[in-house]
Amino acid sequence: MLQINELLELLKQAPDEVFIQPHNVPDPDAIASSFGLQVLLGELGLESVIVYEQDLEKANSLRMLESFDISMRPAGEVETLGAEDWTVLVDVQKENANLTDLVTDEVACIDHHNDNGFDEYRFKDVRPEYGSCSAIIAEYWNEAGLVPPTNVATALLYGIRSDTDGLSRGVHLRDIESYFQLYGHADMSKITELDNNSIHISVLKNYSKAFDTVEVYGQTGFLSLESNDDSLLGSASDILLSVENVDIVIAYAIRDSGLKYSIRSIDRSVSAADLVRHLVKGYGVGGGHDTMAGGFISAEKFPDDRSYGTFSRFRAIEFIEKDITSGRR
Ligand SMILES: [Mn+2]
Repeated sequence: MLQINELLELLKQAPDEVFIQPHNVPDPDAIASSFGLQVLLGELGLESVIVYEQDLEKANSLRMLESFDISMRPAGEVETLGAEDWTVLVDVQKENANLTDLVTDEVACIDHHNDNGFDEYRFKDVRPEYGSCSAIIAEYWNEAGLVPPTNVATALLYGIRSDTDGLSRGVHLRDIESYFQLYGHADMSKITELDNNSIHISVLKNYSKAFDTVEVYGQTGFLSLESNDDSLLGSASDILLSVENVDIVIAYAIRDSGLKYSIRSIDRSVSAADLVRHLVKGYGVGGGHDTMAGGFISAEKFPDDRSYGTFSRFRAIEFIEKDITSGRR
């Protein structure tokens, strides 16, 4: 059976409401894929509500909601959320660090991150080779034989573009095929508008301080950011990665709660996900893709004999050097 039909048949059996939940602090791909799925299920006669945890931080994420008329509700404000409700996880998997486990039953999962091994769903569609979750949802529209309305097509296209950094990072042919198809139905003026409103002025000041902390050793760049904004940390690491000769980035933010990592690698012999797992090993959690990954060590678990900066540099260089000497390249 086609994936979309299988999912639809399953969700029709829900004892109560159906929710769609993306990862915490949803980014454009998470928002677009949740929205694209919600509208598709609606066209097929099934109502659902998108719920999320923690704030939308980036200006372009917030603007997406306005621009495409997307309704997403903070989980804490949904009074009807209960154990009888079913949830479809989108752009995330159960037991991941960036997902708050709500009271609902997570019966389905659609994601493009590496499979974390959790298998207790009734429907699972995890495609780690894809650069975006939006491309998977675009294929569901095709499977259903439906053309997404302009706002959905535009949002999905924006999601693909955003997660693949303009069809360059971790991109799969299927992302490009979906992008090409969606392009015919999308409103590109909205994309331009989002591009031109992607950051708040306060962010620029934070960037400025963060770039003052940059240190580069060989092909590896380090950066420290003073902000609680996860997406800002990711964007700052993207910018550092764009620096000439920098192929690996370890960006970290020091917070009261602990140490947050954003990792980038365009060196094929150094997986960002493996690197972050090495950084947090024994103390915290981390994971992601070969090209981009994230991690966290809580303040209580952090070994207090070293500063965050020294700890991060030591562990990162240890991993990258070992990789060289083990003959992986
Ligand atoms: Mn994604």
